[in-house]
Amino acid sequence: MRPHLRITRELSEALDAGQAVVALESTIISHGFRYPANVECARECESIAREEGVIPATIAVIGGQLAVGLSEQEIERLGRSREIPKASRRDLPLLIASGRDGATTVAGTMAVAAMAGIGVFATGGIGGVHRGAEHSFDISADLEELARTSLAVVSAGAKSVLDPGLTLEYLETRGVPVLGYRTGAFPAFYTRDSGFPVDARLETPEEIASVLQAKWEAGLTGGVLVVNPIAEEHALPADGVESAVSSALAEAREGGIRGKAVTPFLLARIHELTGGASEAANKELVWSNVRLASRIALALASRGRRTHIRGRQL
Ligand code: PSU
Ligand code: MN
Repeated sequence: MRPHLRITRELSEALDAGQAVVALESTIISHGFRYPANVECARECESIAREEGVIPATIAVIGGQLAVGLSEQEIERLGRSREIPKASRRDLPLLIASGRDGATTVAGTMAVAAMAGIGVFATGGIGGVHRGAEHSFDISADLEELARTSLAVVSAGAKSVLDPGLTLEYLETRGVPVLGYRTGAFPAFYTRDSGFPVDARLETPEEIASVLQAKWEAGLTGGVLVVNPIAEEHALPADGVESAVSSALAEAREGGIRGKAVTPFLLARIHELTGGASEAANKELVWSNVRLASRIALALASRGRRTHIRGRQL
């Protein structure tokens, strides 16, 4: 067992037995929604995974431990407190050393999930290359983590505060395949099409699992981004989203928002500007991603595919 890693007994037994497990992040709890919607959303994610026959592993830093699997009280604490720092890979050592709590981003969650031996992870939207990154250099650590860590990340694409074209260029450079689930278009979170194509369109969780197996068996370590567009009936009108995004971006610029505060600031402003509609859409797409990730995890497990053995990436 790795030092600083805390895994529930249920998850540790499931992973040892090669059963299907899905990782879930916690920045979405502490920074993605308000209380109590955040806690309700996190609980629903866990119950959807269980309905699908998969064990959920919500990940966070708890009292300085890299926690894989959280208690109800811990999820409540992450949702209720307004002081839980966002934890990407670079934040983990400080949180461990100071014994504090942290809400893991996609990058932070991937790093910890891989230590535990988990191969599939469901989230809402990933971080990416921000609009104007040629000046700000703002590129999410999520993309670096996808390049280095062998996990499939299921998301609804990148929110339009990001530049989808630059995000895809970066993923290409770093060797990360982008697989569209029943879509040929890279989705833009609230909407189904960013105007950019994915690398391949696949129709079933089994086909996706076969690409994951091929990549990792061949020794091609690193992640795969699986994109699952929001269902037609929950998608938001593109012009409304764009106007909220432009206002939020202008406010961030005027307010001098920088570094890790940028994404939470933009997401919170977009939620406020679009009212309840975006929050409802956000929940629906996360749940749909958990369902797809669960099915991919089951397909991978039925192939007897292990991505890691005792923390060592294969
Ligand atoms: N995009 C969303 N919702 C989110 C995030 C991004 O639509 O909740 C969160 C995720 O946890 C993601 C993080 O990993 O923001 C990216 O932050 P940054 O851009 O600072 O890397
Ligand atoms: Mn950033």
